[in-house]
Amino acid sequence: MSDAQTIEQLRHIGWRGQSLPGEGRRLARVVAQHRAGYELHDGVQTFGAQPAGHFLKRGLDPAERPAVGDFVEIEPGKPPHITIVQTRRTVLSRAAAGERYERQVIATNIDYVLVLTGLDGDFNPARIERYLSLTEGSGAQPVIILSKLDLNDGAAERLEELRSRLPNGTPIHAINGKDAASVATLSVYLKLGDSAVLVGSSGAGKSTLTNTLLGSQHMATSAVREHDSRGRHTTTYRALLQLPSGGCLIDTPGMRELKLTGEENLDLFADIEALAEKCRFADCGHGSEPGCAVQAALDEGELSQERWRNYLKLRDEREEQAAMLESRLRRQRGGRPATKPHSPRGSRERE
Ligand SMILES: Nc1nc2c(ncn2[C@@H]2O[C@H](COP(=O)(O)OP(=O)(O)OP(=O)(O)O)[C@@H](O)[C@H]2O)c(=O)[nH]1
Ligand SMILES: [Mg+2]
Ligand SMILES: [Zn+2]
Repeated sequence: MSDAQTIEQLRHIGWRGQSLPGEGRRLARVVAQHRAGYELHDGVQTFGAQPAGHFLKRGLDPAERPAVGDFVEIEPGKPPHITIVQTRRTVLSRAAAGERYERQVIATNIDYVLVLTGLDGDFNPARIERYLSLTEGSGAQPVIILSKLDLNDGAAERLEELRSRLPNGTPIHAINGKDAASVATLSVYLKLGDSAVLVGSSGAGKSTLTNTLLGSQHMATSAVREHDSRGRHTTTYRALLQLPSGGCLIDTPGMRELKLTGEENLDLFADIEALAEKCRFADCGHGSEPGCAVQAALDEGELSQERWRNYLKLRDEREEQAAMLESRLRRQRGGRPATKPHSPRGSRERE
């Protein structure tokens, strides 16, 4: 097969590169990761592969191992081996729960992060802000999708609440994930060559939406609990699928915890940070200090208590994670100080 044909095939699995790897090596995309190995797709077919030994070395940052969405170079064999992970265009990750700092890759080489929330009991603007903050560090664009439009009479108010709370220009779509006509509005994010990852709580309807976009019941789904709309963690592994529209979609398991990695900017709250700069005292604690611009905005209802509290929570978490990340990087450098000190925006001092 000619290089041009191979490149054309790889386009169908979302590859954007120009030159193929050298003789004897092939390119493919990681579409799933199982305990027994990886599932890859080369634009034509799927096949299994194992990671080369260097990916299994102790002490290797787990974020450097092949992950779903990666384009990898493989050497032939039975089974074939993944030898190289190509430079990632974008990476969506979260920090692992627990004391040790560790980044977990959710998906790579994605153009859009589709943040799915049910308009039922799942609806939670603070959680959406958390997803948006995580997405900021990924390089991909966030798209908010509200599912179960058909089940909710109060959809218009919830949509309005979100629109007024999130930055202007954040795309928000309300859909019925079971209805092909309703989800057609999402096709702009799923054109040939585009890749998107679906994230959201268990039961939000990620697999239901995936199936509707696919036009077949490929992913298993199950009903949510009646009293609190919570799902049953039906999807257990991430899966990248090619859609008839030409795009690639990664369905993921509902995540219980979404810790920030410390690399976020919290641009989402830039207006609050600008407000805090206007306080009379540079070290204002935004409590009962005179001339506090934040308290004034809260009193006047320009800033909601809930959004302010969520900002403080995410800001503190980001600072804590950034400190953990910094000390881990310092250890990796063998105790030498950072060449470029990390200066989170939220803790910046006034000149
Ligand atoms: N009426 C209606 N039901 C929906 C919609 N989207 C999802 N559901 C239902 O919600 C339940 C949960 O959907 P799933 O697609 O399994 O949810 P999930 O996000 O994949 O959940 P996990 O795999 O556990 O993370 C199923 O019973 C779906 O039929 C929707 O837009 N409208
Ligand atoms: Mg699912
Ligand atoms: Zn203040």
